[in-house]
Amino acid sequence: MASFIERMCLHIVLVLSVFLSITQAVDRSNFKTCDQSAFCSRQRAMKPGQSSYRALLETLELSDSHLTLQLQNNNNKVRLLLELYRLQGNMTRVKINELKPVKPRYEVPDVLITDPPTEPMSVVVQDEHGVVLSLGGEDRRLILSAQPFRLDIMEGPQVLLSLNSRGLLAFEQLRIRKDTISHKISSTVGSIWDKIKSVFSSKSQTDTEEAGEKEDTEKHDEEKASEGEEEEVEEEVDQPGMWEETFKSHADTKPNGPSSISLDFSLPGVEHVYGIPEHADSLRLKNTDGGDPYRLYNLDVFQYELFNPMALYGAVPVLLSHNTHRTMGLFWLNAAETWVDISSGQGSGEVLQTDVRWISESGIIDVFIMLGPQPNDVFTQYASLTGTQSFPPLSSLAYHQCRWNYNDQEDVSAVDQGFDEHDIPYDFIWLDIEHTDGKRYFTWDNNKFPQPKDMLQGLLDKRRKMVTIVDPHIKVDSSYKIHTEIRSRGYYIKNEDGGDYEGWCWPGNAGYPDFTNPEMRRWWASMFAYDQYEGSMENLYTWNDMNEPSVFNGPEVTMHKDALHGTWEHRDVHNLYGFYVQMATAEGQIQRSGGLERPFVLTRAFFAGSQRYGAVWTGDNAAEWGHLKMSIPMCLSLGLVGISFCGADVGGFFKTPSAELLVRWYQAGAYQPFFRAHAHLDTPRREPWLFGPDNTDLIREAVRQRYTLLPYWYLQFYHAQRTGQPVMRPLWVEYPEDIATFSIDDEFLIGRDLLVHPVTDEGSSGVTAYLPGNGEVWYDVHTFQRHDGAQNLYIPVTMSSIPVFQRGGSIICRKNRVRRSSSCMENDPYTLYVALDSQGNAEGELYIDDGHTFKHETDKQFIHRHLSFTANSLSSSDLSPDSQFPTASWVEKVIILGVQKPDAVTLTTTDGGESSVEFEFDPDTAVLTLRKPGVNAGVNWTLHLR
Ligand code: NBV
Repeated sequence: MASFIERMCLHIVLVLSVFLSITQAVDRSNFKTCDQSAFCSRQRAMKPGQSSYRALLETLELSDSHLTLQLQNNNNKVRLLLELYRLQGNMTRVKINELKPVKPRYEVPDVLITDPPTEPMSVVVQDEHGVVLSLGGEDRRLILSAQPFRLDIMEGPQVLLSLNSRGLLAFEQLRIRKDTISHKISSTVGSIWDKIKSVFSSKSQTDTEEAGEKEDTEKHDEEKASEGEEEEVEEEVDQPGMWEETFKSHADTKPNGPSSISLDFSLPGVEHVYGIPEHADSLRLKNTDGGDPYRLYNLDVFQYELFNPMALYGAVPVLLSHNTHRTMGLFWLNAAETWVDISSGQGSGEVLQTDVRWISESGIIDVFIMLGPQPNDVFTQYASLTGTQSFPPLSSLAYHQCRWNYNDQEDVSAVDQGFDEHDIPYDFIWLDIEHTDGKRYFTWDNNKFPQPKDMLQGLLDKRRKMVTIVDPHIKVDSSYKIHTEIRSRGYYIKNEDGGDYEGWCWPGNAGYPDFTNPEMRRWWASMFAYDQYEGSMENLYTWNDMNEPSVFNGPEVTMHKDALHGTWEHRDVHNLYGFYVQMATAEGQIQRSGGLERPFVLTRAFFAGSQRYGAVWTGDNAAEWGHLKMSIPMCLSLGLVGISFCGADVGGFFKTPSAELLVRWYQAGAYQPFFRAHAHLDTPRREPWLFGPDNTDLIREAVRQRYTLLPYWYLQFYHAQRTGQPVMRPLWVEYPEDIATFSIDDEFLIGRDLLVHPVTDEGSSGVTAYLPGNGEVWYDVHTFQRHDGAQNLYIPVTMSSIPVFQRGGSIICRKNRVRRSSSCMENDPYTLYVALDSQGNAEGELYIDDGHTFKHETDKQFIHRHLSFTANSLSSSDLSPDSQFPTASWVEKVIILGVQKPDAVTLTTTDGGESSVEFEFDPDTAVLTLRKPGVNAGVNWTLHLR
């Protein structure tokens, strides 16, 4: 045990090194490579073909819902229990656990939204080599081979995916440290296991009961299976790092010893795989042969590097495979440190194949195989497991102004006024850690923010909002209520010795609430009540930072793995911590409004399922062109795994952007889901008007474009919440057969209908955008010029250019009267942009509700309309006749692209009214503008072009 003074010195050195390295790139030595991680290197040392598991077919049991079967390790005879489920919606779930672990292994709770419904499987053939099971529909089968153990999922004659085909299944069984056994057990050897079991079983009553029941059957099965066999058991040899591991000065005591797991999957015919965020890397995942695997371990990486498989702040263990025929997904439900190896190359019979291997430090194998076949099917399948993106308040889709820090109330009001003076809209202003009383979250610095309610009221009067930061490290200070309550209630994460775990973070010495504890989360949520969080009001929302968790003096700047969350080690739950922090915070916001208002919470750390609780951002990027470019694949990857509400700090967090970079970043950010400018404390101020009038104009224009498109963004989020489809999408999601779209990193779609190719190069005079789809037409949204797909189109650019195209065949609704905040535009009229396809048709939707409550859900208070242009008529019809919402908004203009000039235009409404509508036609661009149809946005109407 290091002395207190030694520990303090270490703290100081670490904190200083955080500050001093501000001008340098990431210090890689702070973070482990696979070689430096004992379990990763142990597992990776195992080469294909060495897995020694066989399936004991005599133990196979098939019930209505699933199949169970034991696997046996040929070397040490340890048995695993395999559970196989055919899930509704074309998915298969494979769970593998130890048959008889000496104590329970962690199974991730709270991420799945339900116990996934199953479908029956039936045995087609069974012999001593294996079993063939029918998975229903389209001749889908599962072949289970016994020796060596392997699963193949087939459709007709085609193998879609194989599990353990490279024989990399490995399962380090929990064991009792040898010296512990010899100390503790003095009586007969026969009683060792009973004793061990009773020691561990007292930890989990439920587990014990279930295990007890299982045990009898298992014992019986085991006896049956081993009858007549001469078992030769290989002595397990301890390897370095199994019982203790040191990284830099940090020792990880491992009272439970080695517990890692690994499994491989082969995807024949697949060359392109995506997902497993968060990494600062290309959208398409790279081969990891010869390098480090992609790492999933939520970490506060100071000044992260681009094109790197290193772990970052969040982790979603979901990988998508895609080829021209099929998209599939693998969801590895494990919250421990995880590494993913990817190897694409020649498979058997010269077929290209991608092999994926997952390695996790603890827990069980619990993997969901989502069989697609279309990209949209995989999104639906994954959404059925972990839920969809929460439907955000409309205003949170508008522009956010942040910096570390807005210094005081006067500063806030000057910035707020600056936006008005420069006629730039904004909805949220953000306060970083300096607004608090000494980094005590839920408090205000009395000198700088003496009247928070006055400040919030001032913003509310302008229909604007604020976000304050609430981090999960809690200052250890006996005069700080939040700390004393957490401590007295026993809600802090504990050390191995049972004391409260303490680490160093912004407030100095800090405790970390155990957010895995539902009681703790309830208490935390209650702290957002207006009478608890003093100075808060209904227009105050929350930002959860540092929730990896970040611990300045911890190993890899995070928590010691042997810290305890109840009976579980931090090792088991690490990647879930941030997920729970955001969950509890969002719950707090809902509760404070009596369940009425939708929350808005931004988080830095996340896991599978985090989409249910709010937005994420890509952390501490830098004011560099490379970081601007990287914001695209990073957010696209997140969208593919359910997290649509993603953005990057506009302008770059570290360093100072040139005016050109800042403008280009605003232009790109205006077309990404979460649109927030942010900057480091040490950077010069960069409010949009500080770069000369020309740049102010350019930034204003980019932000205004965002505001005009808010109805479209809102509709996309409405869909994302209902279906799980990503809002910001790679082109291949909509053009799955077009190989040219498979590796695009500099262009994306918003929904189906807007294609964006931001300018991300310094001094650019043009970009080449790929317009996909044979037979598709694309219209430049600024010039209305029409282009055919599929082609690479060179677009000359100036500083005011933001290359954006609307798909022919779509109708997009905008609000063109931009005001100082989105709420001020609530009742404004719509302009409809009708972009005709090559057949002269177009379709779109309009969604309207109050923009902030749950009444669209609870009281069906919304409008959802179908807009359709066909046979020279444009009509609006109700997509949800049983819902209702009164809107004052009306249709002020319709712009039809790619149409012929009509002689007359008339409007008919359902009350039988008919009137003629004024129009203008531009023959050069074939654009028809209909002025003031003047019809309410919520009713049925038709416009006839005659
Ligand atoms: O709270 C200060 C910053 C915050 O501005 C940033 O956005 C976070 O990602 N925070 C990290 C902590 C310090 C970063 C050096």
